[in-house]
Amino acid sequence: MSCKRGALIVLEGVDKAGKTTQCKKLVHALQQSGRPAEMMRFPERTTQIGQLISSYLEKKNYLEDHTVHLLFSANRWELVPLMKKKLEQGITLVVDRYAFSGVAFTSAKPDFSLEWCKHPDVGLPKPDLVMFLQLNPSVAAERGEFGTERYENSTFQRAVQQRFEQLMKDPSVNWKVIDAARSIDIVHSDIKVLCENIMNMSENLPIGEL
Ligand code: DGP
Repeated sequence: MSCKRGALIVLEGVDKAGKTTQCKKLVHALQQSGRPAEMMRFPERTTQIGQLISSYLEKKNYLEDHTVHLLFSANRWELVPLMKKKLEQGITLVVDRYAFSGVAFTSAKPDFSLEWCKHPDVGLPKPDLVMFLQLNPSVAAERGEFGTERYENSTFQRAVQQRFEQLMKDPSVNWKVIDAARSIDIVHSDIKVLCENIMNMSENLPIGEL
């Protein structure tokens, strides 16, 4: 008996858009409806590469900007065998950030082109759906203070938002923009509908490549 593959679903957005909350709610809802689903997140801080990234984000170490970009990408690549295995087992993966955060965050730094930033992630499994949780920076600011990690300031986040807007022009990626300023439950029900549609469409298609 051949098993239908799971869908690769990614949530992206600037900090405070509600990605983690929505990923958890989505996995729970899918599981409740009898669909095997698991959450993943990037950076995955538990691997050796992830630990280097984590201490960089916590400002405990310094890494050169190109180097850290490649490490974030390597962190995605090291999880690819596991991701493929789960998808092939019919498990839908709901991923909190992916290569698009990689490109948006590094290219928001001076002197990094989108093209250079995209290269290391070429060939990664392609998401069947990327939902961008859209949140105006002033509304994000009302959700509380930024933490103390690297990148957590509103000037940088505005630059990241602009890079995401450029990335969303790529028609080869299935982007859907979600208004994240609404209540958690309303955002969740929009996300669920989009997922159910894509899961039915993608289950018979091969996993694509970025
Ligand atoms: P999170 O654990 O989702 O809060 O993400 C940690 C921070 O790292 C967040 O500010 C976004 C940033 N980030 C996530 N992925 C990448 C990446 O691939 N490259 C860079 N430069 N930053 C990233």
